[in-house]
Amino acid sequence: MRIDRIVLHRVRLPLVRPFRTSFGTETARDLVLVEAVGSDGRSGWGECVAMDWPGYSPEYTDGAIDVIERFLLPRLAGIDDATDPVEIRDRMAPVLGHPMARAAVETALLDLWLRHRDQSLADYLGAVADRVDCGVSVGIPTSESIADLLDEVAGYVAGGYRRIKLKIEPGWDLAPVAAVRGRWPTVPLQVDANQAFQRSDGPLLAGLDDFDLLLIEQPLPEDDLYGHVLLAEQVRTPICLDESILSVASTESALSLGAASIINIKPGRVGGYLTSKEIHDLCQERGAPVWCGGMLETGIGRAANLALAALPGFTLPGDTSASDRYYAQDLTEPFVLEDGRLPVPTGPGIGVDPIPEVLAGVTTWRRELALPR
Ligand code: NPG
Repeated sequence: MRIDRIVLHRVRLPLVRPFRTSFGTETARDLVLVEAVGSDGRSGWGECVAMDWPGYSPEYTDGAIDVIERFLLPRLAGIDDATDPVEIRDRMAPVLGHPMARAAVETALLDLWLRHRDQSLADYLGAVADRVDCGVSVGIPTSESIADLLDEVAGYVAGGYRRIKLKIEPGWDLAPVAAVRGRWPTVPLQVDANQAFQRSDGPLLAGLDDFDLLLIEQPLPEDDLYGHVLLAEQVRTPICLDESILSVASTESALSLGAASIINIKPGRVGGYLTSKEIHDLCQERGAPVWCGGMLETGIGRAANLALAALPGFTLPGDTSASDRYYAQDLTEPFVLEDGRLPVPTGPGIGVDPIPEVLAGVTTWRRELALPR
């Protein structure tokens, strides 16, 4: 069977509430979906998690579209539905950087390949669970009011989330954490700084040790592994890395140097689910817990993340929240929290499809591309 065409769908979905982090405020998700259409008319889907501006990482949606069209698809000449996903990854590997663009193309083709084999992504990756524990990431309130933060967290705790993650930045650090810990003395709690602190902030961040946190995520800039080593010597709370983790090699460096003891795996950031599994396997060998990060995915990306999060090394709840935490209307059938967990899709491939009318309603741009023969 041939791969008939690749369709890029750019969509814009309003968020149910603004999401403020140390690098900016998102009010809507503007992203590109990759659809791989087989000659039998079936489709595989991949969500490109790049944001519309380079605030979290250097990638952004327009850039991802450009690199997919001009550099990634031309490398896939002659592939068909029998081409192993590992070969697809390896063919795109000479294009440096742009892991989110590569991951989206790889996932669409992997999804189609699995659908033709009637195998779920969870099964292919080696999942051992049929549901996964879910956490939720709580932004900095745009009001900067601790009362508003407590209200938002109260809703999530009542909804059953199994872990709360608070976004922090200089000036929004110990006080909000103290307030949440004071009100919920036993809820599993962690913080995420998205690179906002400096090496000299060790004593300040050591103040977080009083709040029994699971981890401090990415306190320092992504290229400062040594800074994280120094920080890990000053704080008792485990350091977890997100933005610094781009590959198996950077994971091994971080663990071996002592820059981190816990790893956030985001498939987009590392170039796809195959590499995510390899990072998971390395962390398991090293005894380092991992959890699945989130990029405000629609149901398409969420479905695939749930398959990954069902692997045995994912021992901490991830940022795999229910659809209604993000969107009034998700692109797929909504993911609904049940007792703080989401079910791992069991259908072939990622196990979900966009709802055609919903997709049509949020599509702002669409382009059909042929794969070179
Ligand atoms: O639940 O998907 C989610 C959001 C989790 O906090 C979250 N994501 O830094 O990890 C992050 C942050 C993020 C979101 C980063 C969107 C970039 C874009």
